[in-house]
Amino acid sequence: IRDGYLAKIAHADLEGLEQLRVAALGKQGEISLLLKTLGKMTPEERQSEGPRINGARAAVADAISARKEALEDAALDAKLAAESLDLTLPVADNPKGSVHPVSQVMDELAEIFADLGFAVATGPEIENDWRNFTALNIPETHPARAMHDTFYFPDTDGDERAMLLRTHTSPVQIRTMVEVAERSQGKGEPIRIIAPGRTYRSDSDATHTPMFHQVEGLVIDRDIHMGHLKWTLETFVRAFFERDDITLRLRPSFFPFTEPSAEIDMGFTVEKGRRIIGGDPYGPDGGWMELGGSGMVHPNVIANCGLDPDEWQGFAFGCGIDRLAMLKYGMDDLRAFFDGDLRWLGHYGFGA
Ligand code: FA5
Repeated sequence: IRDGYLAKIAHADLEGLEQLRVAALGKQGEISLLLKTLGKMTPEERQSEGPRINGARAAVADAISARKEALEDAALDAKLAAESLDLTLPVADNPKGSVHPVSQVMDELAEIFADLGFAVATGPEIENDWRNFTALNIPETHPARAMHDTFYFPDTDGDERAMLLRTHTSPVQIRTMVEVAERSQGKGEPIRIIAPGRTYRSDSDATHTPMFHQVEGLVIDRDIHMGHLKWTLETFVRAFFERDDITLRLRPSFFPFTEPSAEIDMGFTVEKGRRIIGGDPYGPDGGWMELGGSGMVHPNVIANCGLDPDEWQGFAFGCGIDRLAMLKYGMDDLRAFFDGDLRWLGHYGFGA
């Protein structure tokens, strides 16, 4: 019996193996039934037959599991062979897009400021005069308007200055505060936003382009002061340029929508012929580079948005993003940012 099963097992497939197992070792299997006869035998018979029958049972069971394992291994090998990749095939040339340095910087900005509790706010690039100028305490006759080299749109009624391309991201301050004033029915609530985006001025040279990017920051709360502004910007530039030795300087300035106002400068040093943000700006190779404008939000602006300036105050800042990208990635001509030349992008590691 044993040899008969062993011969069949050696050639069985997985299904055949199961049938053989039932036939030999199942409840009514041939060997199982033989085992049951042991009980009825005389002690002498049992002594001689017991080991033989048990030996046959063990041999058949072992043979079945060995064969089963071999069949399963073979099936896996066949499957692996069928699914294998031919690594010697030539790779298809599949050019991928990449993130533009300015977009990359905007993402980094959002991430760094998110850690400081700032949300991202947005506004349209086509604005009205009220949000871009008037609500920001720049009335019709204000000389600051002339400094902005504004692109205007006429409307169909012949109004030559009906709409404009926003000259800075500051109108997003207005949008945000008006929204808060409306939502809270004039009561107000704390605000912490940044607003990165495109801005436009009729202006072009190596450091100015007609379209450029700014990031606006706005914090409105009770008891906010210039110290918060300086700490926030210092924490930002240190995270952005990944250096702890960056010094900021606030230089008195004027913006109609902030009082007091300050220009923010970053300390730089010259390393290997290049200006690097960080180090000692007072040293022999040191100096200051402009980051942007800032100040305490003018009470008129807070009131223009429908909030009470006696209860709410805060700071705002506006920085050029393109210049941040130039400094971080060592690029020297702002205009090349917007030529869409893939070779130029590739040179700085942003290519396909
Ligand atoms: C403003 O636009 C103010 N709205 C900034 C501000 C916001 C002040 C909030 C106070 C409170 P300014 O015109 O200086 O300020 O521009 C800010 C920055 O934008 C500049 O420092 C510069 O980095 C960048 N910038 C301005 N014009 C151009 C341009 N044509 N091309 C590239 N970057 C520019």
